[in-house]
Amino acid sequence: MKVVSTEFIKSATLPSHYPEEKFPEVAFAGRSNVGKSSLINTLTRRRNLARTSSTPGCTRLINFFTVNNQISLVDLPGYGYAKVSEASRRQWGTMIETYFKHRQSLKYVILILDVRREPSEQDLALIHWLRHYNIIFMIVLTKTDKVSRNQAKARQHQIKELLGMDMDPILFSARTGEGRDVIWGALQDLLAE
Ligand SMILES: Nc1nc2c(ncn2[C@@H]2O[C@H](COP(=O)(O)OP(=O)(O)OP(=O)(O)O)[C@@H](O)[C@H]2O)c(=O)[nH]1
Ligand SMILES: [Mg+2]
Repeated sequence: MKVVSTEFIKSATLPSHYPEEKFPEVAFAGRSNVGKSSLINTLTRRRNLARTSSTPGCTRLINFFTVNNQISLVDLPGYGYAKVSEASRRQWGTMIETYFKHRQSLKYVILILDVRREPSEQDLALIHWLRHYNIIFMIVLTKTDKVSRNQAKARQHQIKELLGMDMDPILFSARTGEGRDVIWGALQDLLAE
């Protein structure tokens, strides 16, 4: 997809603060620091559209963006950051679950995993939950610039089997831009259905 315009709409926690449901929406989920915000920046070719940081726990609110006045992208706060208190962990869970359950315009979730790591308990719990609620998702394995080609390919195969996916997980790197066009292609196919 050729990105002509991108816009930050707003940040929200509660459904009453979400923006109007104008476009089909794609949400980006995954553990803290995995690279969700960086992926959105790569897709939109905007370096600082979504705020990123080397410190986990950077994105704390649900951030809504639109591309080409056509599609809505949502940057979710990450999970699994050890330094977070039990109370904020619960708060995160409620915020995300509420979003997934009530957002009518949500079409897809892109679940981002680090190509170097095994899926965590929380990754698996989220997948279980998405399946339970019939929310379609695809897997992106990010930070491929950190591993060899063979390692990336092996992991792609392993994760596909482990998670019982129909589609190959997409190999991606915000550093090299690998996978950007594949992700847009997949999104366009899905949204055209
Ligand atoms: N080498 C490499 N580093 C990456 C890549 N993607 C993200 N990073 C780095 O990983 C760190 C975290 O990136 P973010 O995009 O802020 O991660 P996030 O998932 O949004 O994190 P939270 O908002 O805390 O949940 C930053 O230092 C990024 O520069 C990638 O593809 N390759
Ligand atoms: Mg973030």
